[in-house]
Amino acid sequence: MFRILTFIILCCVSLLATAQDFEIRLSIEQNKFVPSEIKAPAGQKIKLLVLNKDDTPEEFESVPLNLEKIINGGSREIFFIGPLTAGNYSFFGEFSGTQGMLVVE
Ligand SMILES: [Cu+2]
Repeated sequence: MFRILTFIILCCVSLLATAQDFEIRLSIEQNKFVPSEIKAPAGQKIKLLVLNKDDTPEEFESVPLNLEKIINGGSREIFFIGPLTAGNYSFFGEFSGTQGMLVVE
C-alpha cells in the first residue's frame, strides 16, 4: 500500500514539473502571426506551440532563439525554449515575411 502511494505521489510530482513550463500558443492565419506579440516570464522554460491554420507551409524562424522549422499547412509544431533572460526575441515567417516578437520580462 505504501509503495503504491509513493508511486502515485512521484507521478503527480512529475506531472507538476511538466506543467511548470510556460505555454504559449501562436497561430499563423492568412500569412500573419496571431498574435504578433507574445509574452513570457524570464527564467522559465517555455513551451511554444505554433499552429499553421493556412493551407500553405510556412517556415517559422528566429535568429535569436536559434529556431528554424517548416510547418506544413494545417499542422502544428511545438518548440521548447529557454529559460531566457529579459529582452525581445524576434521571429518571422520566412516564406511570407511576416514578423513577430517574443517579449520576455
Ligand atoms: Cu530559413
